[in-house]
Amino acid sequence: MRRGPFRPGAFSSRLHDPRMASLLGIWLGVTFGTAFATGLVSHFMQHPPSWLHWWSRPVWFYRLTQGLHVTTGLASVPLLLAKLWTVYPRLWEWPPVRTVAHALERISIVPLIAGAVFQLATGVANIAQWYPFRFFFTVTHYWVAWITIGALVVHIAAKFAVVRANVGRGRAARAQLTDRVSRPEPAGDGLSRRGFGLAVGTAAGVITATTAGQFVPGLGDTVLLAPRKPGVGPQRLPVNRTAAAARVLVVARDPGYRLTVVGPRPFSLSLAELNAWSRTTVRLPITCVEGWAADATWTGVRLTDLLDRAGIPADAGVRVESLESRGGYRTSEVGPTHARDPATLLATRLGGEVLHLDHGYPARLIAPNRPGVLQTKWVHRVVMV
Ligand SMILES: Nc1nc2c(c(=O)[nH]1)N[C@H]1C(S)=C(S)[C@@H](COP(=O)(O)O)O[C@H]1N2
Ligand SMILES: [Mo]
Repeated sequence: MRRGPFRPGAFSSRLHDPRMASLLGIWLGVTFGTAFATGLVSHFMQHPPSWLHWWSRPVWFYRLTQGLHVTTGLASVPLLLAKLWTVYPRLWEWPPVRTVAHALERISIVPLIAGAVFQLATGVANIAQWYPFRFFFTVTHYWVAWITIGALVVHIAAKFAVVRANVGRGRAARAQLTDRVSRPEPAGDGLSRRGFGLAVGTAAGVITATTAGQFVPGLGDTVLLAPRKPGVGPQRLPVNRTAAAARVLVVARDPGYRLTVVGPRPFSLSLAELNAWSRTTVRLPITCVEGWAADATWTGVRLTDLLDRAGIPADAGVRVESLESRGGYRTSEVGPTHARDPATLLATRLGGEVLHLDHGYPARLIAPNRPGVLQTKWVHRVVMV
């Protein structure tokens, strides 16, 4: 029965080592745990249940969580590949099943690996804005995250003794508790365990160092591997969806444009009136869910002033609507906390200049501590909800 890969000693590399697998497992636990927690923040900011009112301060909070989400996800790629390579001989473990618990533990590997590979592959495709798949990215990425993290918890429970026997002080004493113990490294040619660990750590480190600058203030020039650089784009700010892509080139430049605010005392403003009223300047970042963030100086009308004038009560939320007629991000809801923050604007100017068409001319929403997808561009209506 024990032929081919099932032969004892079929995998001779000294790198298929339980200590290496344990160390990589700890690192992956940290990166996946961080990506999961920060992913939940992003999900619940975009889809808040009725009882949840996200705070609007500190302004950098979402920038930090989403930057960590994308950075830890990217660093996980070399760690996961190395881990899979280290442990794959165990697919041919003999006997294949020893006990019921052993069978369950082995089966739990299927959703773990499938989920982890799926999350990293779809996440990387998303930040590259490449959608070869048919399903809707955010919904699927969210639900597969739960499956993956569930399988990861089972896996950690099952492997806890192995990790303890192979990592940390006192591991020799604990080694008697498990049969999966790292053996002394045999001499020989080829990559040593230390060399392998260094190579994997360097790969993860280089990816982190060349992408983290997309969300860390002041480090924009260090970004080499990420699709977008803060500071690069019209008016020195990246653009995700252009005015042409959103098909608003004509309506956004219509001289008859009016901003309408709908509440107990509805009113509307012409572009000239809106510009005359644009007197507040704030410095706030756009923080894209794809992990980049860029600071900018915005000038416009405080949303809270518009809502007061329309007689909208302080505890009401509003829906901000774009001229864009299709697309998932053409409206966004602003809860009372963000709507009443004095830094939340309908901006008409960016960096002292008239807002570029691609940044949402004639007016766009900009609010503190909010995902970029909710910072609606080409705004023409604000409606009390
Ligand atoms: N109407 C509308 N507003 C939108 C979008 C959109 O597709 N349609 N994209 C959003 C996304 S994903 C981001 S990150 C920000 C980017 O703003 P910028 O293009 O001015 O940098 O705009 C947001 N506003
Ligand atoms: Mo975005």
